[in-house]
Amino acid sequence: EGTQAVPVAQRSSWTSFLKAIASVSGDLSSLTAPPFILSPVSLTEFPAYWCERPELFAAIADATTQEQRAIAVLKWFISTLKGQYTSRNESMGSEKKPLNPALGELFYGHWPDKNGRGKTDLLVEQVSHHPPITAYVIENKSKGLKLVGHNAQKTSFSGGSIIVKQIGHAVLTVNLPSGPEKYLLTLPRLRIDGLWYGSPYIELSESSHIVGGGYVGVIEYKGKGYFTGKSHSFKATLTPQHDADESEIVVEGLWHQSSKFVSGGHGAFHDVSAPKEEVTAVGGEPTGQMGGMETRKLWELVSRGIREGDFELASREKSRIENEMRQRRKDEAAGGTSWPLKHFTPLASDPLYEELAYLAKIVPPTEDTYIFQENWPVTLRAGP
Ligand code: CLR
Repeated sequence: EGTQAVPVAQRSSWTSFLKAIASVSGDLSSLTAPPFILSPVSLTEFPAYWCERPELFAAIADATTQEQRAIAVLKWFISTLKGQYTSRNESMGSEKKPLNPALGELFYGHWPDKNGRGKTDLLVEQVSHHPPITAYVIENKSKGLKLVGHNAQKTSFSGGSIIVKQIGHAVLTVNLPSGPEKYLLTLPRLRIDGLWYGSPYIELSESSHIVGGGYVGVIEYKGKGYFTGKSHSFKATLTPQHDADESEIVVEGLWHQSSKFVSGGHGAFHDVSAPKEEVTAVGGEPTGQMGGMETRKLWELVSRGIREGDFELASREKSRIENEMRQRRKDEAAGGTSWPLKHFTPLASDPLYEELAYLAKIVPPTEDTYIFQENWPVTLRAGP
C-alpha cells in the first residue's frame, strides 16, 4: 500500500520525518531521520564524484584547440552526473541522508597515475556547519588542471518532493602555455521524489552552465516526457563567444547513460558504461595518518554502526561527536576565537564568477567564494 520500502517498525518515524521536512525549509541536515534512510557517508566525500573518471578530467589538458577543450570539459562534466546523483540508489537501493559534516572536517584522497593520465589529488574541507558548506580542490598537477569549488543547498518542499537549490560554483583552471584558461561551472537543481514510498531518488531540473574558454555552455535538464520522454534527459549547447566561424555544439541524451552530438560533431558524445574509479582516501597528517577531524576517522564508529545495523552504536557516537562540536563552539565563543579553516579563506564575492556569470546571464550575478590557500599537497605524503 505504498510505503513498502520502509521497514514496518520505522513507518511512524518515517511519516514524522516527512512532516518535519515539509515544515522546515532551508536546511534539512539537522533533522533526525529513521535508521533505514541513513547513509554511512559524510557529505565531505561527495566532491570525489567530480573525478571518478580521472582520464576524462586529464583529457581536458590534452585537447589542442579551444573547441576540443570545450567539448572535453563538457564530456567530463556530463560523465560525473551519474555518480553525483544516482550512485546511492545503485549502492544502497535509494537516495539516503548523508552524514552532516562537522565544521573543519577534512577529507583527502587521490586517484593514482595510470596510462599517462597523471595523479589527481582531492582535498575537501567543511568550511561551514550552519548552513553546511563544503569546499574542495581537485588537482592534476602534471596536467596543469585544477578544480576549486564549494557547495551548499537550500531545500524546500513542494508537491511531495524535496526541491534542492544548489548554491555555490566551481572554477576549473587549465594551465596552457599561453596562460591559464578558466571555466565557471554552476550546478543543477534537484528534485527528490519517491519520498512517500521510502525510496527517494533524484531528478535534475532547470539548467546549469559552463562558461569560459571562448564558449558559453548551457545544460538543460528534464525528467520523463520532455526531450526524449525519459528520466535523466539533458541537452547541452555550447555557443562560441567570439569567432563567428565556429559553430554551435549541441549534445543530447541521458546523463546516466549516453548521449550523442546533434550539431558541431558526429555520433556518440559520452558513455558511462565503463567502470568508475572511487577515490583512495589518504591521511592528511604529516605522518600519513588520519587526524581526528578527517572524515573516515571522525565518523568511523557512526559509519560502522550504520553499515552493520548497530544503530545504538551509530546514534551514541553521533551524539558524542555533536556534543563535542557544540562544546568546541561554546569555548570559542567564550574565548572570542573562531575555528581556523585549514585550506580556505571565505570571500564575499568572486570577481571571476561575476565576469563569467555576466556573459551567460547567470543568476545570481554574484556569489561568495572560498579562496584555496596553496599550502597543499605539501602537508600530504606522496601516495602511490
Ligand atoms: C551535494 C553535492 C554533490 C551532489 C549532491 C548529491 C546528492 C545531494 C547532495 C549534493 C546534498 C545533500 C542531499 C543529497 C541528496 C539527499 C541529501 C540533497 C547536492 C539531503 C540533505 C537528504 C534528504 C533526506 C532524504 C533522502 C530522506 O556534488
